[in-house]
Amino acid sequence: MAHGIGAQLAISMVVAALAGCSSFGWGRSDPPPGAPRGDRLPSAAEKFLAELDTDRDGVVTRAELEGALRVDFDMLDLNRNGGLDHDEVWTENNRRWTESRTTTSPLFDWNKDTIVDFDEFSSTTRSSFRQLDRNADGTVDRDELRSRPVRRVIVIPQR
Ligand SMILES: [Ca+2]
Ligand SMILES: [Ca+2]
Ligand SMILES: [Ca+2]
Repeated sequence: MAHGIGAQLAISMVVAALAGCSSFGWGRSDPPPGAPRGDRLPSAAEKFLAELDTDRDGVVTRAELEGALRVDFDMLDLNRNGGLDHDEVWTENNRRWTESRTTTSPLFDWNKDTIVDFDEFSSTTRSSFRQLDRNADGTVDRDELRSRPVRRVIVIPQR
């Protein structure tokens, strides 16, 4: 599989676009609000699908996300010890900063064991995926990619 921009960058771009704080989303060339958009998605969303929807069925499943994250992780784990050490993290964080500046989410060794393991590597991307998966069915579909996320912090208890 040809490797593209990577799962994390694809997700952080689409999250930023949907939040309206990125040039990747609805730009000046987009139709005004209310105009028919057809099936068109913001460019970041198209990139997100191109990167992560490996079976091309129009939805990104959690399994597709995990597969893409694993590919990214293995590419960074140059010495194949199952974790990213200081040099590997430093190189990757530099690359991310150069590529995406303000939308960068750097790798972080949360438990300070000097290595970034797969869960630490994936945590930001997984939580962004949950944010995009607004109906919590474990997949992100085109409808979810088209609509801006509603910032809801109140959880209404279900009976
Ligand atoms: Ca798919
Ligand atoms: Ca760690
Ligand atoms: Ca969903």
